Amino acid sequence: MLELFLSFINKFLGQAPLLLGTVVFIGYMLLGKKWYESLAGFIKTFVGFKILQVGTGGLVGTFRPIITSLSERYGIEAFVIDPYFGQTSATEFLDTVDSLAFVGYVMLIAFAFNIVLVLFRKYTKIRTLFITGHIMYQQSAVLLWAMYWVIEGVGGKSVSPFLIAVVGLLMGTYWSVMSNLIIEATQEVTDGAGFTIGHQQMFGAWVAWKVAGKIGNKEHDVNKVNTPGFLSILNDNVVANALIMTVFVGTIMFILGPETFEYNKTKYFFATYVWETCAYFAVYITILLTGVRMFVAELTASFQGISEKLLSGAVPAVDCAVTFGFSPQAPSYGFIFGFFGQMIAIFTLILLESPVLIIAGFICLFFDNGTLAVFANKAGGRRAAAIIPFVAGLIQVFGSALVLTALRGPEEVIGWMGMFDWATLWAGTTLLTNVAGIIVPILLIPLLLIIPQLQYRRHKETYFTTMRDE
Ligand code: ASC
Repeated sequence: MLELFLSFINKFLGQAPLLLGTVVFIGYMLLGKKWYESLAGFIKTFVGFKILQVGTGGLVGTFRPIITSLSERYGIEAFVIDPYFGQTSATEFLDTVDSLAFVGYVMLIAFAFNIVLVLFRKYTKIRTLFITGHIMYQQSAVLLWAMYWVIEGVGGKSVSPFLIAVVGLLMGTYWSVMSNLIIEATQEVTDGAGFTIGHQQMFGAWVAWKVAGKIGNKEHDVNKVNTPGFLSILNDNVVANALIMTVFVGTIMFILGPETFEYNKTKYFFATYVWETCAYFAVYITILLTGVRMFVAELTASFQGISEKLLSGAVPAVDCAVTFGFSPQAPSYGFIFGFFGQMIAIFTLILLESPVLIIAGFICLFFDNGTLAVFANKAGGRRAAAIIPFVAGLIQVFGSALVLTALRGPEEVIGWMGMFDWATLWAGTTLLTNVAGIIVPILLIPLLLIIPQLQYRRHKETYFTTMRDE
């Protein structure tokens, strides 16, 4: 009996796509959908997840030989700061210790905790529900990997239930507290659109918002500046990913030289081989995104349906890109200045002969610094929208390089998230946990929960009127 139960846990609940598919199925049934609609939800979740794994496997497979050669030749290890490289490192690594499915548990615990905090909002002062599904999955994966690696480490055992619970609760606390922190600023940026940010730089956007007013003038809006037309090609993910990876990884491949790579010389010049290899990053990211969108659409529908039944009027925390429509020029501005910041930081790492080299990634450059620029511009105009992303670029590189010194080792590790909160809050948490152990993430939960209390004290009268039902 026990054996049957254990193998059910292992072979069913322990398999991420089956687990998530089942969650969707149950969610749909609870929402009163027909059995065949629920079944379709299960299938799309399962298949979407499998597509995602084709993408992550492809990214590691393409990138690994290049960085292995780089480290063999120069003793440097290179990592990409892009959320999908962070996510890939997390899931591919957790899979090697039979713990991939636990990412699903972390995500469920975190979401449930977020719901509980909103249900008791009278006491917790949390008004927001985090519903950006792909980010929820990504962050759960990366945080679980980082905490596992620095706490339970190299033994090869799977993640312990206690750690899963701690990471889940901490994740849920972060989603609740930070999306709640940024409500007022988001309302300003969007002229009261009724949502908040649920992404990777909620703390960063709040800092940008607070600092911007001191370094610029909000009357000098970036949306009144003419930006060069070629920047519009960055709006296309495929183009941008292929270009950026060609610039960075292509350069590394040329430095390593044609003799390093095994390729069919009758079919390729070295240059066309380099281009094709780099373009493959765009191929795999597209595959990965197709899979993510597929399973996240189902998960979100099921999660949202359930939460709407449980909670009315919570403010939804959504993708940062939603703010871009309210400040169309700011993202390119953030991209350019963030790019300068990251370049300076990367050259500094090279000059200092750092053993960890950082490779810039498109998503971090565009969406992270783009969002910071949107918030900075609203409070401090174009000067703030230039200076803040520039400084953020430095922080993204240095913070990620630091945390990667603790996380590197396993060959599945090809990157880190890089986004502002991950280069600051989470890099710091990971490094501290590496020194002091699991007490750090445990203590962080009550500490973070103080933030909404302080926020509430500052404007008690209007605090809950941002809730949509009041
Ligand atoms: C991320 C991530 C994405 C993008 C997207 C921006 O961090 O994983 O796919 O940013 O959410 O709109």
